[in-house]
Amino acid sequence: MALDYKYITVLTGAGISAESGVSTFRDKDGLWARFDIEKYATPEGFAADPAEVHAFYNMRRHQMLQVAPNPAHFALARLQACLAEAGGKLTIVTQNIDNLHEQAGAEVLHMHGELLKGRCASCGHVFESHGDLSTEMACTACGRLGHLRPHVVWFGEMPIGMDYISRAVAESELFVSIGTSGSVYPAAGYVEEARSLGIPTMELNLEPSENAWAFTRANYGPAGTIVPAWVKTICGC
Ligand code: BJW
Repeated sequence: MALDYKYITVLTGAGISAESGVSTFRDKDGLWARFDIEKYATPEGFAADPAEVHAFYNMRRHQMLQVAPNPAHFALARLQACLAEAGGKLTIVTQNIDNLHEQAGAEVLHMHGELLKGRCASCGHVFESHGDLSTEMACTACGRLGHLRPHVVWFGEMPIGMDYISRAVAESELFVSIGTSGSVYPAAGYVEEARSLGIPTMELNLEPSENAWAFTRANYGPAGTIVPAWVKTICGC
């Protein structure tokens, strides 16, 4: 099958994991409707009450260990394999801290960090952590007590892999955004980066996002349905 696009960058957000049972942030019953964003998603909130913030991420880590990828995650993994076989590349950048893309068999860059990792705020050591983190734990690299934090990106902190993402967007023949409200930067700005380079852009979401105007094409519906349908149009798989 001749492919229309061999180099694609996909940005995913909480909406792609919603049908797996992972809460989104800004929907009616989303996390920020139940938890104070300033308290749980800023370095200042963590500094003020690290035990409470650890408890929030420990709770989400427990929930995450019980969820599985849905057809949207599997479809992107198929597309990644298909483009690689054709000598192209699908770069998947996710804002999600869950590991559902990996569970589906895809390679992904987590620009907002990973829930199953912790980090030492003192020496920067990043480590796998499937269990609870607490203020009483010591870093296995530097030995300092009470400096461990979730390996996630809070407001005001620099997202991960910025140069890599900008390069991937610039080298793409198509930029696709899936399941994100388009309200958090710099992620929400990649569509404009692509547009300014004349790269076609597409939004796949339950409803128009905050930056829906910036996309050249859009398809609205649940990710578990519309993502596999879109992938089929690209590579037939
Ligand atoms: C479905 C569906 C289904 C539902 N199928 N779809 C003023 C102007 C511009 C920027 C700023 C500003 N003031 C401050 C800033 C910067 C700030 C920012 O953007 N703030 C905004 C709130 C205005 N950004 C930052 O601070 C970032 N860092 C930064 O900017 O560094 C400086 C810098 C300088 C120069 C260059 C680059 C950088 C850091 C942002 C960190 C975000 N962290 C969080 C928490 C991570 C840890 C955790 O999970 O707890 O990341 S916040 C939260 O929002 C999380 C998400 O990744 C992120 C985005 O959310 P997402 O994925 O879009 O979810 P929702 O819930 O918003 O949307 C879900 C969508 O799915 C909806 O549209 C639904 O319709 C849809 N959906 N079911 C398909 N079945």
